Amino acid sequence: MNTAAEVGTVLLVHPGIYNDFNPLAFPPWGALSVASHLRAHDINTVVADLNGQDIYASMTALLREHAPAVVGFTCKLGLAARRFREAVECVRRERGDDVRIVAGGPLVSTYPDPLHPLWDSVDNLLLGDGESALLTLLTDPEGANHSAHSEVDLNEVGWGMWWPELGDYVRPAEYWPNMNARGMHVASARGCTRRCTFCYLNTHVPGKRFRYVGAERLFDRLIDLRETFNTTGYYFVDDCFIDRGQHRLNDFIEVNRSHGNPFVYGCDVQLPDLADPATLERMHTSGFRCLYLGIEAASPAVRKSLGKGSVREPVETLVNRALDMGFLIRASIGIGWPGETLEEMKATVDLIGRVDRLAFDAYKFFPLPGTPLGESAYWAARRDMALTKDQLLEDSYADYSEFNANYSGVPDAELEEVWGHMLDLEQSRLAAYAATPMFPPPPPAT
Ligand code: B12
Ligand code: SF4
Repeated sequence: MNTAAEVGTVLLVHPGIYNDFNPLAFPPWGALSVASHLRAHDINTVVADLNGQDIYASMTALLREHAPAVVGFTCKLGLAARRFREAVECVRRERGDDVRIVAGGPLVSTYPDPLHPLWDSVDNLLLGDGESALLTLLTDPEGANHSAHSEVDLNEVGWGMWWPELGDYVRPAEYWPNMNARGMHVASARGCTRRCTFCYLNTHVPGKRFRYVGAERLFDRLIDLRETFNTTGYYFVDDCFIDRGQHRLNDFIEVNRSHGNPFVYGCDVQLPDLADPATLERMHTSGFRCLYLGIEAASPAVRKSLGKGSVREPVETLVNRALDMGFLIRASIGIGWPGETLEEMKATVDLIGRVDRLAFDAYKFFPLPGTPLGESAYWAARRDMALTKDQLLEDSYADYSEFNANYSGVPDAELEEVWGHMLDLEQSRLAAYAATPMFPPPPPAT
């Protein structure tokens, strides 16, 4: 086994998803979590978030300042993948083969073939959770190159409070419509109790369902954040906050109640989570104010093909009821699903029209490799083609917003017309969302 001293300094880098926009909205929780685990094992680990920064200049400065023996990257789709490649090239130009490059994050699980050009010059690819995988790789000289998906107890992993830049991600109350609290985005769970057919979780943590920080521990961490940064609002970036059995939600509500419900929250929800008004009532009492809702399509048949689960009441009834109860809702809605008809696309636009208080993010279906829907709609056939290195890279630089091919069977011109309506609605609804009055008043300062 290598000792911590033999491992040397590890630099974990989030290359970032934007070149020049919104750099401090989301802390790089993945890199922070992996770094906390390494630091707990006495490995000197530094974290850098390059979101919005010039990759080459920032990487060069980091390499000179920290002289790392290992550089690990959080890899994601789209522009993030391009930025990652730029960073790898910078490391090799500056340090040659003198440094070990490790890649982790969802992009690795999406493109797991070590021979893919995305991974040129990368020494190790690690799938899934990075904490114990990276520790094993670094401390065990025989460590597997392509580890099986590893898992870690989230209650045992640190929180990133040691990271000097964490406070930079705190946003003032005006930033959080309907929450009216100084706050930040927080990650506290991995995986999901569902398995939608288009979702990245089919490859990122296959077989590993929902895992989360226990309610008491999570609440203690939120209090730590409040004591350090004076925050009382937390928007969870967890893909799933409410497990199907609502065990986690119930525990969290109870812990909040026993502490006098001092915080306000936002979290992800699915349509079935809106079915029970009593649950929503309890969430509201606990401080939940903002919900990010996975609607995806109006048609029950399309939603069924996506594995979204079924609901008995009409979607607008569920959404309007939650809005009336004081929640602010922002939804994710797509078109161009494989097999979707023009009528089904129009039904989605009609639904949005009927719920005029609904804010949403619009997107066209993107066939993510390794997902059931992505494979059947695109990748199974694409893999049989002899593609050049550049074509392979172009594929992997695509993401939900830019990769705009049409997989639905509806003629392009007709799809584009519906898409145009959706984009117009999206813009006006997001503007209204951002202008939501600061309601209710902030929780009392402590
Ligand atoms: C918050 C978030 C955002 C925020 C920004 C976050 C940021 N600063 O990057 C916003 C909303 C802006 C956003 C935008 C987009 N996002 Co986003 N986002 C997330 C979200 C919900 C949370 C990220 C997070 O903090 N996770 C929690 C941490 C703990 O997990 P993690 O980072 O994955 O880290 C773990 C492992 O991956 C691994 N790991 C991570 N880094 C490393 C490094 C090493 C060396 C190792 C070994 C391991 C390792 O270990 C960590 C701990 O175990 C994730 C989904 C999710 N829940 O993860 C999607 C997700 C990352 N986003 C995704 C996508 C596609 C996008 C967009 C491209 C979508 C779009 N509209 O086009 C855009 C990017 C735009 C662009 N220009 O590129 C995908 C990526 C899919 C993929 N296969 O790469 C995800 C997985 C969700 C999805 N829908 O599929 N996103
Ligand atoms: S509910 Fe969301 S996170 Fe869960 S499987 Fe479906 S798309 Fe993925």
